[in-house]
Amino acid sequence: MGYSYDPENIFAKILRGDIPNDTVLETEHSLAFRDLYPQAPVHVLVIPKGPYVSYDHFAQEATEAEIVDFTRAIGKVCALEGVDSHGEGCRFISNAGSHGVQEVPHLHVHVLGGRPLGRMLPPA
Ligand code: DGP
Repeated sequence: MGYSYDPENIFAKILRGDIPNDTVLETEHSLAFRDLYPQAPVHVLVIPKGPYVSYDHFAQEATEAEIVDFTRAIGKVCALEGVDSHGEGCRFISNAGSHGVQEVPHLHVHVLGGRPLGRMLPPA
């Protein structure tokens, strides 16, 4: 069974302009906006404009132009938000599927920074 994209997910509505967002960056194939429930001083979500459920879906099926644009958008967000790793750095998180506890089924990379973030995962 392949990937199935739900066009009624909240980020699809943001992309259609049906609900507002606090945009940090928009490019041809990507959009970056602030998380509604920030967990760090910098908490930006970077999403592709295309209908991809998760990072693995995107990595398997997106065009090279989309992949380059999305990757560069993440880099630009780090520079814009001052969280590049030549400074104090940040964390990139992309939850996928049920084990990954993904709440919104449209690929998003969380860019988190502006404070020490602790270890990657809590103890099991
Ligand atoms: P995840 O659990 O990785 O699927 O994260 C979903 C994130 O999306 C979560 O940090 C909260 C955020 N979020 C949910 N609804 C909205 C919304 O309507 N606007 C914005 N900006 N963020 C949202």
